[in-house]
Amino acid sequence: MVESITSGHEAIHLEEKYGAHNYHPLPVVLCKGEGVFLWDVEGKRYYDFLSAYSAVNQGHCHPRIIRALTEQAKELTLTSRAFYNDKLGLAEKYICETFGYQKALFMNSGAEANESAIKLARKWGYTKKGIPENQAVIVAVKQNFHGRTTTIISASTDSSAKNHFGPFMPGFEIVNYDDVKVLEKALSNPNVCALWIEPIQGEAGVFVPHDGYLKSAEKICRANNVLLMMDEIQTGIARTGKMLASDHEGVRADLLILGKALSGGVMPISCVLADDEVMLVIKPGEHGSTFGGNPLASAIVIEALEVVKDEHLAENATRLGEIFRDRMNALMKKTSLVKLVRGKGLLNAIVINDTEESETAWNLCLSFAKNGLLAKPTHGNIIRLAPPLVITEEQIHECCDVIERSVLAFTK
Ligand code: IF1
Repeated sequence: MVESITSGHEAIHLEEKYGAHNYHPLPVVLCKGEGVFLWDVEGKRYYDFLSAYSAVNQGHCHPRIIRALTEQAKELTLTSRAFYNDKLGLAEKYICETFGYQKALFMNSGAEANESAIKLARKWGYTKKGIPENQAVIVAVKQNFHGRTTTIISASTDSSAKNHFGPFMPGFEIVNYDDVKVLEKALSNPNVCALWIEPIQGEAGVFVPHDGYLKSAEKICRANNVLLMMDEIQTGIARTGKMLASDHEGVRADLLILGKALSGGVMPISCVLADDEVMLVIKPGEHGSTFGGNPLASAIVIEALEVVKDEHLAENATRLGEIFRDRMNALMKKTSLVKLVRGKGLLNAIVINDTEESETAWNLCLSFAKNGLLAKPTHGNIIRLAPPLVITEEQIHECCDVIERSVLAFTK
């Protein structure tokens, strides 16, 4: 018999005592989710304004996705890729047609999908572009976030992600984000196989590049025979008001990296999309994963993407995102505590008028929680506000009321 937890204190104590201390969570203990709502063990209800870092765009425990999960779980969950299964091909076809690519490679975590894209880009560089063996360079940008593996953090500029985790993987050159000039120079190096960017930098604090940056980046990639490797793990699947954030500028990545909301948050599913000339450089036996492309994940992916389309979540994100930013702009006129609101669709952040090291943003999030809304600071003084995309207009107004009330009542 598995023990059960009866109080929040007990849950926190157990995690502290037996879990690795690699997180500093807000002190709420959640036990149930439905749509835009979460409940804690004391029965208090919250609006979720984190959405598991945009993994639950479709809302918590979406009935259609849960049905796909449970139906498939009764039939077959895992075969490994040593055999074919009757669901993977359907999921590959569906995702290729949805995003307009010739081939899909399913993995599990976002980090693994990025790792897969790195391997594809490098091998393409050697076998198609003619880069001398072991000389391939991937150009990445400052303040990127692509995951936690040792290779990925080698391209990170965040000391807390890197410190004491070296030695690092060579083969990355780091340039400024949102700077077209530096790309012209960096990508002209004939050993560069790929440019690796997020269309909006999530972890950096929802940093939106200027209009035209992505389009210029795409052009410079094409002109230099460099692959555009786009990490849409956080920005994709309707979050910013389009199926992909790249769609805002009509940009098409050569390697499109997806994760998080591909499963609506029910299990880790990620994928890389590319055309044959890139994807087929990897041959049988050269890359893979035990769980990637399993029949359970395959069934879930199709349903999770169908929900996004059927419920018009991209349109909802656009419309409600505008209302949200309008409300935050209005709030800024009433207080100097909020300095800025920025974002696209329902991926937004407010910047608190204080130093990065101050506790203000954290304390404000505690106050949001007390008032029934969950959010978390990203970097010091920046709070990301990203509800599930199934939120309604009435609900977003109610949430803006909560944020406004908390901010106006706030004293350090
Ligand atoms: C954590 C942040 C968000 C991502 C992009 C790849 C990954 C992520 C653009 C890796 C993951 C997460 C992971 C989570 C915190 C979180 C995060 F605050 F760090 F920046 F969302 F904003 N590419 N982002 O955003 O995907 O391997 O985790 O599936 O605690 O690390 P993963």
